[in-house]
Amino acid sequence: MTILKVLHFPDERLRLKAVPVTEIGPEICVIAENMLETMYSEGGIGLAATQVNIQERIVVIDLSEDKNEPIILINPEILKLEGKEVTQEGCLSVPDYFDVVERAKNIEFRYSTIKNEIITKKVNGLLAICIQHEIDHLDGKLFIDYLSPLKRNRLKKKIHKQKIENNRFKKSERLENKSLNKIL
Ligand code: GNR
Ligand code: NI
Repeated sequence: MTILKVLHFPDERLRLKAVPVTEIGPEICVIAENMLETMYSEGGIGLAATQVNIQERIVVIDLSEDKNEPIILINPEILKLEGKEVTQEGCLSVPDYFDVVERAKNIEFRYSTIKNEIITKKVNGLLAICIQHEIDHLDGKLFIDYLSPLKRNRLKKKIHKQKIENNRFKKSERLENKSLNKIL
């Protein structure tokens, strides 16, 4: 199994639209297993293939406390949205940022299992929120797209500042290594 690299905003590849899986075979199983391992290692409750640079409609979720109830959704589709709920969300592709998002409270959705069965379910609560968040990823959408322009700008500035800070650090590290090389 392999831990995959999770793309971070503002990576443009997070904006790509994933295509439906046409054949559920061993390759898809391997992708789903690697996605689960990646999600567990990053401490997330869900992960969409788009986040690991795979443009296919695959989602993994595990809401259990002991992280032993993996759910694999192939080609998940929302059939019905009902009610509204505002909850705090986070995203592995937008590290260290959390904010409230309004979504449907109850959803009806359909997906294929890894065994190629088509299942239709009605769910609510965190699972409903998570499924909406993950299907958004498959369509190139992020939860921060729902923020007010003011909040989005603040977030963009924060990320820009962080990037500059990181580069400065990397540069000073390089310089340190250089002078160490001279001494040794
Ligand atoms: O780990 C995650 N937590 C979370 C919390 C509230 C609403 C959605 C999520 S999904 C997120 C993992 C992730 O980025 N999935 O795409
Ligand atoms: Ni996410």
